[in-house]
Amino acid sequence: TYSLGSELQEIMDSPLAEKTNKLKKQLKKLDNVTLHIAVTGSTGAGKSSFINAIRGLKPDDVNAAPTGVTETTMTLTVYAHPTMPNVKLWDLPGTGSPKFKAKKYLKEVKLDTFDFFIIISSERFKENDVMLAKAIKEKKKLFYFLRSKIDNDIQAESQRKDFDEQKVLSHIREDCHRNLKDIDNPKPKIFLISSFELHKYDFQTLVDTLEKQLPAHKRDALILSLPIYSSKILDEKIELFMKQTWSAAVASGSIAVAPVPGLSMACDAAILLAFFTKCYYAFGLNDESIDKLSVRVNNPSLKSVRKSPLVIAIGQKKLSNKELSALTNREAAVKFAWSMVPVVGSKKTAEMSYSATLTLLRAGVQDLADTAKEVLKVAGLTDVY
Ligand SMILES: Nc1nc2c(ncn2[C@@H]2O[C@H](COP(=O)(O)OP(=O)(O)OP(=O)(O)O)[C@@H](O)[C@H]2O)c(=O)[nH]1
Ligand SMILES: [Mg+2]
Repeated sequence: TYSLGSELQEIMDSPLAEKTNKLKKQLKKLDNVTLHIAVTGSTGAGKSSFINAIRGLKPDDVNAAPTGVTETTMTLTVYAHPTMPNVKLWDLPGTGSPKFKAKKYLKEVKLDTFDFFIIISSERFKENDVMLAKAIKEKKKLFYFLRSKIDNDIQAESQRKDFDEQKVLSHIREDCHRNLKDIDNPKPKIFLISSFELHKYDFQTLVDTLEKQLPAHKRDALILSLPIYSSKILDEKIELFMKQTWSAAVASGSIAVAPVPGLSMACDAAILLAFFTKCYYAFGLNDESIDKLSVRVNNPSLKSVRKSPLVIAIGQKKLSNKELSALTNREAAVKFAWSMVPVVGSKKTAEMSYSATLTLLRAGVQDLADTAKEVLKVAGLTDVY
């Protein structure tokens, strides 16, 4: 079972006339909201690499941010997410120069545009990082410190006889806190990250923290945009889509005059397809995502894991009532909801078909989720967190 979240619960408790409109707005909101993430820090800290990692890209992918051992990012560049164009990642110019002026810098990059700042360092945090954080804090914006390239530290330390990964990590953490002691109240949050291995170290904690601190719709946009690096993130996406089925059911089910041919219920197939397609991309079931994952885990057979007729139909952008009807066979509960759908046009239709559509949408999300889980399992990524 999935909880609704306070925002949705409030809508569900409102009168039917209002509910429909509010839910439609809710569904649109996620498409309309834009999340702006600023990534900053000194030259070579790993800013561009981090941006690529959270866009699910490798350094040599087309559209990846250029990275390298020499100074590569001199100007402010914005990168859209490959499947969530409303999530923008800003690769800010480095802050390395000794003449760095935090306030001037923030004015130049237009501080107000951003939802939060990520300040990256691959070594000790420096004076410039502290100045920047203080200036951001003064403007009441969120910022997080990322200590990058942790895989390097672990690799180097692992040569030692008494190597203990947890000890190395807490040592780095303490060191970072020491260098940032001028920023207190609250104590700055520091996350240890490897852009090459997002599933390790503090990346999930960073995501969890952002989830708590961002407004609901921005948080949802963030979650949907993250690459699937572990079963935890997949579970979060599943939950998010399950919550959204409420809004999608209303948006599609309330069009009681345009039933899908052959189905004795009113629902707009275009809205269903759009909803499932969004889900398909977010769960990483599209060819491009699967190909990338295949390369990463060195397993060319991941594509063949996608056997579900629904998944195949979405890939071919041809969702018909055949696949939709098949969904209704998934479980008895769905069949039950189906049988309750009254004749189109009766007074109760909108509300009744709403519940049937909801059940249908949930069965669809579950079908996509099962396929995505199977892909993760075959890729050997199920117990990495
Ligand atoms: N091992 C390891 N290397 C990393 C990581 N992140 C970045 N690097 C390497 O560090 C170097 C610099 O990375 P970039 O992402 O280009 O750094 P940047 O902050 O964008 O640099 P500028 O644009 O020049 O300011 C590259 O050679 C990356 O491959 C990481 O998490 N682990
Ligand atoms: Mg760069």
